[in-house]
Amino acid sequence: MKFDVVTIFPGMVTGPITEGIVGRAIARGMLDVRVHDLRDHTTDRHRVVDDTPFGGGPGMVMKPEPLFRAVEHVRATRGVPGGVILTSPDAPRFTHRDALRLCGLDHLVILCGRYEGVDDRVRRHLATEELSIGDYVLSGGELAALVIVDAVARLVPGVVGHDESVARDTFARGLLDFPQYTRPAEFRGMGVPPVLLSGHHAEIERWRRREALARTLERRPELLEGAELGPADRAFVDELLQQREKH
Ligand code: J9T
Repeated sequence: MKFDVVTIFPGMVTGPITEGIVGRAIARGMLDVRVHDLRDHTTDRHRVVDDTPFGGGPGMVMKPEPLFRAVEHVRATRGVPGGVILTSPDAPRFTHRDALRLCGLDHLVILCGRYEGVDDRVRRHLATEELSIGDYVLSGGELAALVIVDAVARLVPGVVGHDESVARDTFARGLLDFPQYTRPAEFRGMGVPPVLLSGHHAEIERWRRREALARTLERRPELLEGAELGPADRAFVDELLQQREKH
């Protein structure tokens, strides 16, 4: 899968993508990520990428021309992308579902928004969609672009070593994860749930399912509405809700 990230801070993006699982997938040729310096697509001597807003007001707005030219450069040198994403806090929130959809597109351009905003013609006529990574403002879209690249890339077959771990991930299953433990079985007086040491696989699976349901109900109850729950799951959740009423 190909990604082209357009930014005024290329170093902010290049560093992180060369590390970890994404870095390994790039080295192995499974991912092809290019980072483009927006200033390379300006035409003036000072390489200006922003300007004051029409109508007045504080802050600067990113100019349309360098962004349009950067995407034209990507099209000419890398092929026509399946999508052009603009990162913005004023956008629908990026979720696991978006990551699954985007990984099917094979080639994505991500435009990192900066400053107080981006000329709206970029949003309307250049981007195919806008995404926010959560309800907070960042100083720039670079971290958002990295989040999107990472979440999409790990769904590309082969990028994560174990396909099974991807399928079992929290949002792929629709439930939060169950608690995990590793050696030692006793650490500074803290034990681990005995069932995990029992070797009884059916019991372990049942315990994990129940822990995942309880945790989801406690921390993210709205996820239970979209999760696929069997009759035993429902009965357990009802039990938890009844216990809650008693307290
Ligand atoms: C400047 O960009 C942002 O502040 C941004 C981008 C994407 N998601 C956010 N939550 C913020």
